[in-house]
Amino acid sequence: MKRKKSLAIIAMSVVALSACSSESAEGASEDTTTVAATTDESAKAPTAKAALSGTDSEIKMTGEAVYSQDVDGKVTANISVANAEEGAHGIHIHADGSCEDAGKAAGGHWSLEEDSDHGEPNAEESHIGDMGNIVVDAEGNGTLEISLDAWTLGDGAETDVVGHAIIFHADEDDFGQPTGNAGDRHGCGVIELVES
Ligand SMILES: [Cu+2]
Ligand SMILES: [Zn+2]
Repeated sequence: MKRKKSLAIIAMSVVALSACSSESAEGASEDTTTVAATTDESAKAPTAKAALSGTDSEIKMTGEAVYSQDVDGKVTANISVANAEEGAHGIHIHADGSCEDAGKAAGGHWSLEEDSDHGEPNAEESHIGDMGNIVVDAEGNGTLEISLDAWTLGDGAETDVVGHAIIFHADEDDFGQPTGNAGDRHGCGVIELVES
């Protein structure tokens, strides 16, 4: 008699426990989802990258451009090139996201207004794709860090850097019209969103 009663108690508490644990498991998984979503939005700002390479097999330059966004929404590009010719080279974001046809498929400078002048980055009158020059040293390496107030990243707006191609030019951008006299298109890479 005593044994039966205690068995019954055990059985009941097992039921109670399992009910309880399934509830808390559900609650826990909901919590985890909420935490993960919050982390994605706040701590992990979007990043985009372009891998640059020569527009024909004779050009050995390579490079990488990383676009990142800080907490205030400001977008900064960190660009590095290697195996390039010494000197200053014009570097721009062009309108289209293609490097086909030796970089010609990238189109003209990325610009929000069709008739705006070419210029220095952040100048009152310039294209949103104007990044000025990257200076390459005697070893063939160059770096450029640049922020444009107008840029956004990953929002699909017309100011979004994602989906455009970067062109690394043969010559220096002298900020003359219409595109800075920067010469041939030596390197190219399409800016793509990095999935986090
Ligand atoms: Cu260009
Ligand atoms: Zn321009």
